[in-house]
Amino acid sequence: MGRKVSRRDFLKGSAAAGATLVAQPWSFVFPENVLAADSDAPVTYGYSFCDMCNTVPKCGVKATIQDNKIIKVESRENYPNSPLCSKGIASLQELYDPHRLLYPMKRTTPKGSSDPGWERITWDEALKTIAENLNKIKKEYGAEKVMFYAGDPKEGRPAIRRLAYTFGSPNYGCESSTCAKAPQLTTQIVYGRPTMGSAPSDKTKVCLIWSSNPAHSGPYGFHKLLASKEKGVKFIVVDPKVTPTVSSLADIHLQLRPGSDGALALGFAHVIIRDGLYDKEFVENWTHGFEEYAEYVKEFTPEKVEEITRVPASLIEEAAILWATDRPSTWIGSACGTAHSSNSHNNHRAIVSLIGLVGNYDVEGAVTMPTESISFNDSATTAFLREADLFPKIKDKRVDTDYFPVWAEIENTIQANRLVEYVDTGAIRAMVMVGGNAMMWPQSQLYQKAIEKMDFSVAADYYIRPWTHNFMDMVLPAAMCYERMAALGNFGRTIYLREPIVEPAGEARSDWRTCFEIGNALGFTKEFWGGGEKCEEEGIKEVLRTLNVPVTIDDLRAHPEGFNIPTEGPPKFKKYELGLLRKDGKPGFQTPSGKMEFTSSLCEKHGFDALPVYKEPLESPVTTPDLAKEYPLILNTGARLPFYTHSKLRDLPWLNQFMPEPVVFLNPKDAEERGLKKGDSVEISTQHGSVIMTAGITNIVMPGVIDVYHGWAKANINLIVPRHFDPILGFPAFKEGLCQVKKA
Ligand SMILES: Nc1nc2c(c(=O)[nH]1)N[C@H]1C(S)=C(S)[C@@H](COP(=O)(O)OP(=O)(O)OC[C@H]3O[C@@H](n4cnc5c(=O)[nH]c(N)nc54)[C@H](O)[C@@H]3O)O[C@H]1N2
Ligand SMILES: Nc1nc2c(c(=O)[nH]1)N[C@H]1C(S)=C(S)[C@@H](COP(=O)(O)OP(=O)(O)OC[C@H]3O[C@@H](n4cnc5c(=O)[nH]c(N)nc54)[C@H](O)[C@@H]3O)O[C@H]1N2
Ligand SMILES: [Mo]
Repeated sequence: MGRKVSRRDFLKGSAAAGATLVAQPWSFVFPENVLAADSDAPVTYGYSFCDMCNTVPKCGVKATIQDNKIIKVESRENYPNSPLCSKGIASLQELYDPHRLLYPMKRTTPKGSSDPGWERITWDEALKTIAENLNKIKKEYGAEKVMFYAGDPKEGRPAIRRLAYTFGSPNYGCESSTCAKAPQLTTQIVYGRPTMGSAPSDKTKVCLIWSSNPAHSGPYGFHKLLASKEKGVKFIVVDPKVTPTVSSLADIHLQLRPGSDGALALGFAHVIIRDGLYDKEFVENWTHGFEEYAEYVKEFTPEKVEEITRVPASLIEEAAILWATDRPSTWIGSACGTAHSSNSHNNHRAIVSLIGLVGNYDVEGAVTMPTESISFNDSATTAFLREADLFPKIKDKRVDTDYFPVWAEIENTIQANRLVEYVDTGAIRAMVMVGGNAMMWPQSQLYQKAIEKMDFSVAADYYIRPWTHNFMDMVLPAAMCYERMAALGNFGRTIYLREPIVEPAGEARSDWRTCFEIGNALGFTKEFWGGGEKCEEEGIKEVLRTLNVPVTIDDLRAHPEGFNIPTEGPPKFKKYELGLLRKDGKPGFQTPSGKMEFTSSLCEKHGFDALPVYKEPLESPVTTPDLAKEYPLILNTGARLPFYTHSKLRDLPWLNQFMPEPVVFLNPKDAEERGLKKGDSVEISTQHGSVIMTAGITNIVMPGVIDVYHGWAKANINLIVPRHFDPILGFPAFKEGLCQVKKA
C-alpha cells in the first residue's frame, strides 16, 4: 500500500480540491492516499447497494472499510442482484474524486456571466436564502410558480416531491418525461395499469424484446435472460442495431429503420388477425375497439411494412406467427428506442396492443401484474409524498395540462419537457433541482437559457456541472450512496434498509436531508421533522408507517439480509376476471371502457387518434424529402454504454479508458461514400447546428443511420437534435432526426 495519510490530511486535501474545482480540467489522478488508510486501523465491512446507473432495484455491495474509508467494493453475498459491473467497481473513484462538490456554493456574478464566481457559503446561509426566495415567489405569484425537478437519479425523488406538494406547488416533474413514463403511461392507457413488461419465467416460450439493450443498460438482469435462452425460450429482438443483446439472444432480429416501430407492430397485428391467430375469447370479452383496429391493420401488409421499415416481409410473418402461436409469450419494453420518436405514444400503443391481441396479458409466463405488491411509489408511499391529501387540492395549477392533457389526466408528476415554454410564459419562475442535467433535453441551449431566466434556482449534485449549474444561483453538495441513508430498496416483497457506511465528504448531505431542511426552513417544521441529522430516519419511518404491510425500521435493521413480507397466497393470474385490477373491485380493466382498449377512449376524448395510428417521423425521407437531400442520414442518439450513465462517470479513469472521446458510429457503406476512415474527426450537422466527434466504423449500425452517444459536454449531440415532441405524451424525438456527416 502507498503512503500513509491520516483522515485529517485526506479531508484537507479534498477541501483544497473543492475550492478550485470549477476551473479544473477534468483530469483525474487517483490519489494514492485515498485507498491506503492507516494500516493499523481495524478493518470492518459495510453492506450497501450501488447507485451508479440510477436503476432501482440496485446491485448489492459489500464494502471493506478502514479508517472511515472504503478501500474495496465487491459483490454482496445473498442479495437478489449482485453482479457488480464496471460502474459499480469504479464507484470508489467517484466517491473519492477530488473534484466532488463539498460545500454549498452561491454565485457572485450576475446571471449571464460566463463565470458564476462560485463562493462557498454555510448551509445556514444557503437554506435561509432558498427559503426567502421561494417564499417571496409564493407570496407574489403563487407557490405553483416554483418547479421541483429530479433527474435520472431516483433516490432523492420522494423527498423533493413531498417538498413540492407541502410547499403548495403541483409542479414536480422528473427526467421520466424523457424516459420510462412513455411505456408506463401507454400501457396504462391501454390496460389501465403501467408496465414495462415482464422477464421470462419458467413457463415462457417466447420473449419479444422491443428496442432495449439490457446487455448494456441492465447488466443486473441480463444473465437471467441468458439463462432463459439456455432453457429454450425463443427471442425476437427489434432493434436497428446489432447490439450484444441481439447477438447473444435473438432467434429473430428485426432490424428496422428507426422511428418506424408503429408500422412494424401493426404489421404483426395484420398477420395475426389475417391468419386467425388472435385470442378470440379474450378479444370478445375483454377488449374495446377491436373491429376498428382489425379494419385499420388490413393496410399493413408485410410487403407494405417492409417498404416502411426495411424489415423483410418474410421475417415479419415469421416473428408475428411465433409470437402468436408459441404461447405464453412475454414482452420486454424499453424506455428509449420507441419512446424517443415523434409518434412515440401511438407506436408504443401499437406494440403493447399485441399483448392483449394474443391473450398474453396477466397469464403465467406472459406479461404479468404483481398480485400482492407493496405499494411503493417512487420508493415511498403516496401518503408520504402527500400525493393523496395535498396534491388533489392544487393539481389545477399544474403547468402542463394545456400542452399534454392526456398525460395530465392520468399522471400526477408533470411532463417537464416544455420547461422552455413554461418559463417563457411566466408559468414557472424558480426551480429546485435534485440531480438533473440541462444537457439531456433536445436543443439544450434553450433549457439553459430558461433556467438562467428564472428568478431563482438551486440544484443539489455531486459535482458542479457547468452546463447546468452555471445558469443557476446556488449549488448544494449531495452525499453519495455509501454516505447516505434512503431510500428503501425492494425486490418484490423483500425490503432493504440502506444506512450510511462512511461519513459524507466535506459538508455533503443526502438529498432527503437537503429537501427536508429546505422544507423546515420554509416553515414546515412538523412536516419535515425539524430538519437535522435524524430527519431522514424520521422520513423512512413515515414511509414505513404509511405502507400497506406491517414493517418497522427496527425490523429492517434486524434483517440486513432483507426483510421479507410473506404473501397471503400464491400469485393469481388473469386478475381482470377476478376483479383485482379495478378500483371498484369489478372484473375488467381500470380504463374508461372497463376493457383493454384497442381504440383509446382517453386519446379520443382529448381530440387525438383513438387508433394507434402510424405516422412517419416528423423528419424523414418520406415526410421531408427536401431536407433529406441535404441531411440524408438518420440521427440515432443515446444508446447506452455499459461504462457510462448519461453524462456521468466520464472522467473516472477506470471507465474513461473504454471511450475517452466522443465517438459517432457509421456503417462502412456510409463511411466509404464520404471518404471517412476510423479515427477521422468528423462534423455531424443538422439544420440546428453541428458538433465534432471521432468516427467509428462498424457494420453493427445499419446503413443510412448514425449512432451517437449523448452526454458529452464537449460534443453535446442534444444541441442539434430537433425539438420535436410526441403530440400526445410529449416525448422527444432523440432517435430519428436527419443529419449529415463530413470530414471536419
Ligand atoms: N450503463 C448504463 N445503463 C443504463 C443507463 C446508462 O446511461 N448507462 N441509463 C438508464 C436509463 S435512464 C434508461 S432509460 C435505460 C434505457 O435502456 P435501453 O432502452 O435498453 O437502452 P438503450 O441502449 O438506449 O437501448 C435502446 C435500443 O434501442 C435501439 N433503438 C434506437 N432507435 C430505435 C428505434 O427507433 N426503434 C427501435 N425498436 N429501437 C431503437 C438502440 O439501437 C438500442 O439498442 O438504461 C438505463 N441503464
Ligand atoms: N439525445 C438523447 N438525450 C437523452 C436520452 C437519449 O437517449 N438521447 N435519454 C434520455 C433519458 S432516457 C434520460 S433518463 C435522461 C437522463 O437525464 P439526467 O438524469 O438529467 O442526466 P445525467 O447526465 O445522468 O445527470 C444526472 C445529474 O445528477 C447528478 N447525480 C447523480 N446521482 C445523484 C444523486 O443521487 N443526487 C444528486 N443530488 N445528484 C446526483 C449527476 O452528477 C449529474 O449531474 O436523458 C435523456 N436524454
Ligand atoms: Mo432514462
